[in-house]
Amino acid sequence: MLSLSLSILLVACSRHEPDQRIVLGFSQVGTESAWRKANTASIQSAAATSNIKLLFADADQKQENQIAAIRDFIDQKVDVIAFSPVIATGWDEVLAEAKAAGIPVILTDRGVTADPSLYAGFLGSDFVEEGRKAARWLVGEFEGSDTVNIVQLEGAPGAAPAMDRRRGFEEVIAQHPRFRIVRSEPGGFSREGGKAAMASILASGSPPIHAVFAHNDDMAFGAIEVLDDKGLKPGQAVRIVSVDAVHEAFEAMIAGKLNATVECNPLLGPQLMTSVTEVVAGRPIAKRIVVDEEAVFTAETARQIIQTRKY
Ligand code: GYE
Repeated sequence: MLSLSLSILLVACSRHEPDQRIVLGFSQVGTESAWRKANTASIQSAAATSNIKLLFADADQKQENQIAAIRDFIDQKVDVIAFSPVIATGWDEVLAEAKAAGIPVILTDRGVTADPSLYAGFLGSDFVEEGRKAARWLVGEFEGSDTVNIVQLEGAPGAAPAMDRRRGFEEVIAQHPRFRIVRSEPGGFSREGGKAAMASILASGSPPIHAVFAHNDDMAFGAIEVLDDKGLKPGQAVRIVSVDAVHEAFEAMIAGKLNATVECNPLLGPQLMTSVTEVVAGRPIAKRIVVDEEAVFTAETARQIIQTRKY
């Protein structure tokens, strides 16, 4: 009796008070790294505090899943679509479909090569600059030494942060002939991928390695495990620099295994919700919003910074 009257009450309420909230369809890359998990949590909590109804889809690293999710959001007539593109190419068709349906699209975190008129704006970090910062740190660290052999652990092939971090890093390294990138292998932005890439590089007999540049912290953690197992002294005999600056990177720096990490801020939720609210109100947003942060952290300051690190 009680539950019957309760459900009548609920039906009555929902009939009289329809859900007025903005509906945002969001397609996430996956769960490959600590950065990604912090990014998801930021988006979910910012949607909740902004009273935006979030339809969340996990693409599990596959572009076809993202395209399917975007089409599903179009069918559901959401107010706004946002996504973090797994790879940079191949979006024109589905973006044109969203445009034809009158649904604005906001890119978050990663960019695409598509015609910019097909999306409202792109909110994310400057990955090329992150790559340059990692290279500049390495150049300073090895001042006065002879040849420096570097291994590069790349992110997922075709992903904007992998291509751009590589470009920025190689641009700076090319100006310093003593520095040589002896091997470059993709590790998919995950710890397991970093481990596998590092193991295969060592197994195939590379020249002595003096430094590793990993496109994210998780791959560096995987590489550190392998180097440790082989007695190659990560953090000492082999200097390691990565990108993201997640909590565990500070632990690794305090433990003396990681030397430096370039900050990439995953807490994009609040800025994304502001952009969502703007486009729904019919106001234009900037085509490119660059996330401002991006310090370079080293072992020397890790102890102080770790206290304040939220992700
Ligand atoms: O660096 C990495 C994640 O797109 C900036 O993706 C992001 C990158 C981040 O998996 O950890």
